[in-house]
Amino acid sequence: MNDTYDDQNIFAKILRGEIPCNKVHETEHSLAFADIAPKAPHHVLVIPKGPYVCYDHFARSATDAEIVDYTRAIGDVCAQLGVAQSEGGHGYRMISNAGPDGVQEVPHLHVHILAGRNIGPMVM
Ligand code: IU
Repeated sequence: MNDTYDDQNIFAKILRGEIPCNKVHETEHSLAFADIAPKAPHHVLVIPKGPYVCYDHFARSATDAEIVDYTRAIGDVCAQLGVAQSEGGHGYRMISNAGPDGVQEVPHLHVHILAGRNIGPMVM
């Protein structure tokens, strides 16, 4: 996988409204929705609306406005779920897989927010 964006990926179809999602939060440049196969009581995916394959592609190519919006959207989702540590919540784990070694399945940047139980140690 490189940074050539495949506009037929499943999250691109969700963004175009071709496939439904269970929306949690939406901003001008970002969308958050429930993962279809949750690995924790809260498992939300936060994606930018722009065509970015992975985090490093986004960091290199997105506008400052998109980066600010996306960064804030992730924090706002944590607050909305009631898990934001800075607001007295029990915390969460953020994961973003990239490329083959990161075992990224869907080639559109997404951050996983996992929360609602102790997520356990990082397994390497
Ligand atoms: P990954 O980081 O690319 O491996 O994660 C992809 C996630 O997308 C994974 O947790 C799937 O359950 C999730 N997902 C989804 O929410 N809806 C879908 O239609 C498909 C995958 I395909």
